[in-house]
Amino acid sequence: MKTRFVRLMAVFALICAAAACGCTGTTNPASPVGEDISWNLTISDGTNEEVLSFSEIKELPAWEGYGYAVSTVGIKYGPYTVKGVTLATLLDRVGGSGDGDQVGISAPDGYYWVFDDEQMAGKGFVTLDQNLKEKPSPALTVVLAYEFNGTAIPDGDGGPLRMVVGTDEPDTITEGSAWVKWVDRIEVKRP
Ligand SMILES: Nc1nc2c(c(=O)[nH]1)N[C@H]1C(S)=C(S)[C@@H](COP(=O)(O)O)O[C@H]1N2
Ligand SMILES: [Mo]
Repeated sequence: MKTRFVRLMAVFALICAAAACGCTGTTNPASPVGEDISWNLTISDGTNEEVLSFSEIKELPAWEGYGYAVSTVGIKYGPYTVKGVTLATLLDRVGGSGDGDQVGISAPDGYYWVFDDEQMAGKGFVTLDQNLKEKPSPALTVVLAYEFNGTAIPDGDGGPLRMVVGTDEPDTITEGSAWVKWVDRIEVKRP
């Protein structure tokens, strides 16, 4: 009876160890975050187009900071630590953006959002404090994010690629409407 109990405990300990190292899961913890995600992003200036895969996007110079948003119904999400590529870096691939340009962001569900030239420079956004009271804006960065809190962004949260209006400090909330989920196309429109 006693040996049986010891054996049971040993099996239990093994299962716990396997679960802790991720051996029972379907994901491989040794592979970098979101390495095998298949998703393409098209960047266009109306004439030239470039298609980047998820892994090509991750090879571009990364931006790291914070994102904290509120939906129109007042639900806050974040603050997240955010990793991604700035919209400016992505647009450099089709000649950049400048005065008077507008940048349209699209997703497969038909959602479409436009950033103007002021917002591309990190200004002209509504910013709120924790109590959702409007406060002066710190410098903001428009980022195409691929990680929230060090993990690939789940589909339900708008991954694998989601727009973020990001900050260098975690205490500023921005409006969720600009946080386009499932981004698959970025197009600069020059005047
Ligand atoms: N692709 C896509 N992105 C989107 C939306 C959408 O309908 N489609 N809604 C936007 C709005 S208005 C808000 S408030 C937030 C809501 O984010 P949530 O769905 O994670 O709560 O996503 C934004 N991004
Ligand atoms: Mo919204």
